[in-house]
Amino acid sequence: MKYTYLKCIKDGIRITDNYRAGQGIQIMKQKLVLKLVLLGDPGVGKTSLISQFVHAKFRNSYQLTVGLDISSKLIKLNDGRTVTLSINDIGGQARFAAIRHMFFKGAHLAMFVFDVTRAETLRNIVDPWHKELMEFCSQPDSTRSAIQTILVGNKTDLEDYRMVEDDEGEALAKKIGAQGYISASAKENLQVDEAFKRLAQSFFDQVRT
Ligand SMILES: Nc1nc2c(ncn2[C@@H]2O[C@H](COP(=O)(O)OP(=O)(O)O)[C@@H](O)[C@H]2O)c(=O)[nH]1
Ligand SMILES: [Mg+2]
Repeated sequence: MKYTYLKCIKDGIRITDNYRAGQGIQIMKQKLVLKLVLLGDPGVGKTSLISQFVHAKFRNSYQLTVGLDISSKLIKLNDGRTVTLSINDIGGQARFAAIRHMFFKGAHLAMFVFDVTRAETLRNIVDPWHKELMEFCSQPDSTRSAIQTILVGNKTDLEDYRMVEDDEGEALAKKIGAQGYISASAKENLQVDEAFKRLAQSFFDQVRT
């Protein structure tokens, strides 16, 4: 039987076929699980993006995310490969270092989310959100400095209130070394699947090189 092993190396993660058992983490090809974390200010739509992607549902009323909420979804990538995303949503408790540590630990993928109708939520991507992730990744026990990231500008359905244009999102994505920028609407289900899939795909593009 053919296995794929995830081998953590000091500054990244490599996938190699037919690795001898015992080296790295053994994962059967069809059961590869990638941990994804969503980061961004309260109210930007992190929980809504997850809800739309995982359950095809949207709620207009605001539900405060308490603690850590984990959902998972099996997705199929363009090359036919399937991968399970373990999607981690953190609530207002992000300010507690112990919770943040648990949240970031072992993450392969991060989605930075801001609200295109509130420019300050874009500025906060750099500091605190990106800064905190980088600080965590530079810790000795992390092995995840090669975490793949994507930037998402949410609420594009609110056209009349839009404060952030796509070129600003793209510029910020470059600045923080993200794989790309996607503007989306969790409410109208625009570009939501694309955002999650592109991020998952970027993990494989990275490990292949
Ligand atoms: N118009 C619009 N509202 C949205 C969208 N996504 C989320 N919201 C609303 O924004 C509020 C905050 O969303 P939520 O997902 O709880 O944000 P979180 O705090 O980042 O998890 C809720 O009232 C949602 O209904 C969107 O794409 N368009
Ligand atoms: Mg939430």
